Amino acid sequence: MTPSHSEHLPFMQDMQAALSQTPKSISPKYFYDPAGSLLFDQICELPEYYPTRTELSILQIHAVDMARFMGENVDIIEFGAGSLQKIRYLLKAAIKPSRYVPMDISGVHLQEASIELQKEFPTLDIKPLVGDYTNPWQLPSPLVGGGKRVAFFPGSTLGNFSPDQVAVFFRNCRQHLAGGALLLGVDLIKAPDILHKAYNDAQGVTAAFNLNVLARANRELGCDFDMTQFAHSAFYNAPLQRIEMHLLSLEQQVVHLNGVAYAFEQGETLHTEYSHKFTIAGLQQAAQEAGLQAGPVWTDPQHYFGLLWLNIPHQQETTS
Ligand code: AVJ
Repeated sequence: MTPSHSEHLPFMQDMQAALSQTPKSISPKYFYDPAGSLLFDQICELPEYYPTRTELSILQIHAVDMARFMGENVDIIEFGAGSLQKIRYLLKAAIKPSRYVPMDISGVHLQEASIELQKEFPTLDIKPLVGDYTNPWQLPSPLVGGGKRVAFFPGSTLGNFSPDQVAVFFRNCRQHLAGGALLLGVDLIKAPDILHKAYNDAQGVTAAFNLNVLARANRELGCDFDMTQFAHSAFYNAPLQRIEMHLLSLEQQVVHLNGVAYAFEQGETLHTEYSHKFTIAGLQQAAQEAGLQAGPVWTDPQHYFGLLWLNIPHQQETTS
C-alpha cells in the first residue's frame, strides 16, 4: 500500500499534526480500521469491560418503554453504529419503524452488519451511511409522512468528546433534528478501580486495540513505529472525570512519516483517547444549555450506565 494513497490522506494529515504538536495527540477515530473494529468487538466481550453488557441489559429490559417514546413509524439515525447489536432491541420493540440509518466511520464493518440486519428485518428501510459525525453533519432528508426522527447515540461514544465538543454535538442535534429526540447512552462516574480495570484488561485486548493505531500507521502510512518500544497506558483522571489512554514511549526514539523524523523522549506519550464519565444531572444540564429538554432516564440497578431521552424542540418553540 502506498503511503500517498488518497484514502489514507486524512489519517496522514492528522498523524503528521499529532506528531508535530506538544503534547502529541491523535483522534480515537483512527482506532477503527478493520483490525481495530474487530479488537473493539472483543473488548465488548471482556469480563472487565462492563459498559456494553450493561447497556444491552438496560435496552433489553426497557426497550418497550423506549419504543413508546419513539412512537409509530420512527425514523432512527444511529451514530457510531458499529456492529448493529444494540439497535436490534429497539427495532424489535418499535411500532412499524419506517427507516434505520446506521452511521459509522468503519465502512466494511457497517456494510456487512447492515446485510445481516436486513435479513432479520426484511421490510425495514435500512440506509447505512459511511461517515464521520465529528465533521459537519450531512443527514438524509426527513421521510415524507414519516414518524419522529430519533438519533440513537449509544456506547458512551459521547465520552470521546471534550466538553466543548459535547456542546457542539448537542447544538448540531438541536439544528438538524428539530422536533425529534436523542436517545443517548453514557457511562456513569463510579469507583476508580472499576473504571481502571475496564481499560486495563488482563488479556491485553485493550492494549492491542490502543497499539493498533501505531500498527495502522505502519501499514497505511509507511511509518516505522517499533511496536516493542511503546506501551499501553490507561488511567482514570478523577478531577477531569475521564479515562485517558496514551501510548507510552519506553525509550528515547525517532519515528518517521513521509521522510520526516519525529523524536519521542523516554516517557513521552502519544495521547489516543479520552473516555469521559458522566452524571445524569450534569449531562442533562449540558443538553439543556443547548436547547434540548430532559426526558426519562433508564439505568441498571448499580447505576453503572445510563440511557437518557432528550427531546429536541421544534424551531419555533425556543428563541435561542
Ligand atoms: C467506544 C469510545 C465508548 O471509551 O469505552 C474501549 C472505546 N477504548 N476501550 C470507551 C474504548 C478503550 C470506548 N468507546
